[in-house]
Amino acid sequence: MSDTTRSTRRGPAAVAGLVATASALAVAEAAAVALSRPTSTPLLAVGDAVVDLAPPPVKQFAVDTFGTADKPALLIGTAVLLALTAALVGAAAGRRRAFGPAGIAAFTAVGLASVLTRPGSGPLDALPTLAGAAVCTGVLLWLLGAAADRPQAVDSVGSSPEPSPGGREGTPTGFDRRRFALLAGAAAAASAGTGIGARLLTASGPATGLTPGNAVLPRPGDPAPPVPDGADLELDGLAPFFTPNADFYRIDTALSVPRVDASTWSLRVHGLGVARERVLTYAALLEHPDLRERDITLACVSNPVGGSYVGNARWIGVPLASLLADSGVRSPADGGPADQLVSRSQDGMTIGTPVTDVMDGREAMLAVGMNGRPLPYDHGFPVRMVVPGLYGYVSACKWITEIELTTFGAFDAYWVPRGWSARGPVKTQSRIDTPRDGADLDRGRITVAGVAWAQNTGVDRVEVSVDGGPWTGAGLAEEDTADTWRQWALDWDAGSGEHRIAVRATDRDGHTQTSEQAPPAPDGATGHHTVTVNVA
Ligand SMILES: Nc1nc2c(c(=O)[nH]1)N[C@H]1C(S)=C(S)[C@@H](COP(=O)(O)O)O[C@H]1N2
Ligand SMILES: [Mo]
Repeated sequence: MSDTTRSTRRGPAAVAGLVATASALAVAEAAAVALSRPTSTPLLAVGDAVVDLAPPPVKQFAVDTFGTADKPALLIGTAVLLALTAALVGAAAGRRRAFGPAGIAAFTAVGLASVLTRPGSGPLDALPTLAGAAVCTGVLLWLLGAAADRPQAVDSVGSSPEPSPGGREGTPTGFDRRRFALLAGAAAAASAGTGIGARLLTASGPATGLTPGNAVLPRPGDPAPPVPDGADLELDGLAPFFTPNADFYRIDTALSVPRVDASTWSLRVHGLGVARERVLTYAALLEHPDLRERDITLACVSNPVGGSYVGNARWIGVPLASLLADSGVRSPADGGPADQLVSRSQDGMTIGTPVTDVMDGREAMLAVGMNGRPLPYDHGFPVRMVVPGLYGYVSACKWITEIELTTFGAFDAYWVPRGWSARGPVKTQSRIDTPRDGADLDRGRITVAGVAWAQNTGVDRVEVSVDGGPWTGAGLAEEDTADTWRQWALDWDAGSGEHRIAVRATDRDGHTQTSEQAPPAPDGATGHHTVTVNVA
C-alpha cells in the first residue's frame, strides 16, 4: 500500500503540465537568446517545420484565410495544441508519474528533430530544447508533488516522515490548495517574465553592426528618371503609385525574420560556367560604380485575382547581369551552360530564376534600397533580388547569401516539389480598387479606378465591362516604365440596381487577360477581377 508515487487529482495535475510546459518554452527562449541563436527555440522550429512540411493546399488555405497574418495564426495554433497536450500529459502524470517524463521525451524528440533540421543549424541548437526539457521535467514533478493527495492518516504513519495536516485530524485528505496555487502561480509568472523578456531582447535586433536603421546608402550614380506627371491619379480608394514600405505586402516562410548584420554579410557567386568565383560584401555593393535606382512592381504568385499581394517601389541596387558577366557567366542564349540561377537566403530559402531572363537586358538587380531607405528587415535587409516580370517566388530572394549557377534539370528550388511551376513569368493582370466589392453607392457619375500590371512588357489598354455589356476603354495614367503598374480610371454613369463591374488589361505584346478563372497554383491566378455594387 505504501507507494512513493502519490497520485494527484486531474485538475491540479493538468495545471502542473501547463505550467511546466510554459517554463520549458521560457527557458528554451532564454537559452536561445543567450546563445544568440534566436531561431533555435523549439516552438519556432516546430512552426518552421510545419510550414516546410505543410502540403501546398494547406499553405494556400492558410494564406487565403489569414493572409499575411498566417504566421501568427500558425504560432497560436501550435501553442493551443501544445497547451492541450501539456494538460493531458500533466493529468496522465498525476496518476502515474512515469507518464510525465515519457510525454516530455516525446516532445523533446519532435523539438530536436525540428531544430536540428533547420538550414545552417549545428549541435549547439539542441541546447535550448534540452534545457527546456530538463526544466519541464523538474517543474512538473515538483508541482505534482505539491498537489499530491496526502496519504490517509493510517498510511502516513508508516510511509511518510511528515504527517499531513489532514492526517492529524484522521480524515482522508486533499492537498494544500493555497500552497499549490502559490507555487504554480509563481512558476507561471517567472516563465512569462523570462519568455517575454527574452522575446523583447531578440525583437530589438543585433545591438551592434549595420542595420536598416544606421546603414547609409550612397546616392545612386544612375538615378531613376522622374515619375511623369499624371502617373499617380491620386484618387480616393486607389492604391498610390508607390507603395510605402510599411504597407508593402510581405510574403515569406520565415516565422522569425532574419536580422542580418550587413557589416558581416557576404554573397557568394559560384557554380556552372562561373569563370571567377566571387564573394561580395555590402560595402562592395554600395561602392559599385553601376549602382542604380529603378521603379519595379513586385507581385506574388499567390495573389488571387483582385488581391493585394502586389506592390510598387523605387529600388536601389546593382544590376545582376553585369555582376554575372564580371564572373564570366554567359546566358544560355550566348552558349552558357547554366540555365538556372539558384539564390539561397540566410533562412535556407531556395529560389530558381531563368538565367536567360536575368541576362536579357531587363533591370534585374541585387537591391539594397527600397523607396529611398535601406531595405527593411521584413523585405530582405541587407540585400535581396528583384527581377521585373517574374513572380517573387522565382526571383525575389530576400536575405540573399548565395547565388549558384546550375540547371533546371539538376536542381528543384523550394516551391517546385511543393507543386508550383519551376518558371513563373508574371501574368498580365488588372484590379478594381474603387468602388469596393459590395459598396452601396448613389446613382449618377461614379469613378471606377484601379491598377494594371504587365512587368517587363507594359500595359497597353485597360477595359471595363458593366453587367456583361461591351468592353469600354478606361483612361490610362501616364506610364512610368514597362516594369511598373499603371493606374486607370473610368467615369461611369450608374443607374439604380445591383451592378457587376469587370476589368481586363491588354499588354504591349497584344495579349488580353483571359476570362477563364484559374487558382494561384501552379503558376498564377487568371480571370477578370469583378466587383458587385448596389446603386440606390
Ligand atoms: N528568403 C526568402 N525570400 C523570399 C521568400 C521567402 O519565403 N524567403 N518569398 C518570396 C516570395 S513568394 C515573394 S512574393 C517575395 C515577396 O517579397 P516581399 O515580402 O518583400 O513583398 O519574396 C520572395 N523572397
Ligand atoms: Mo510569392
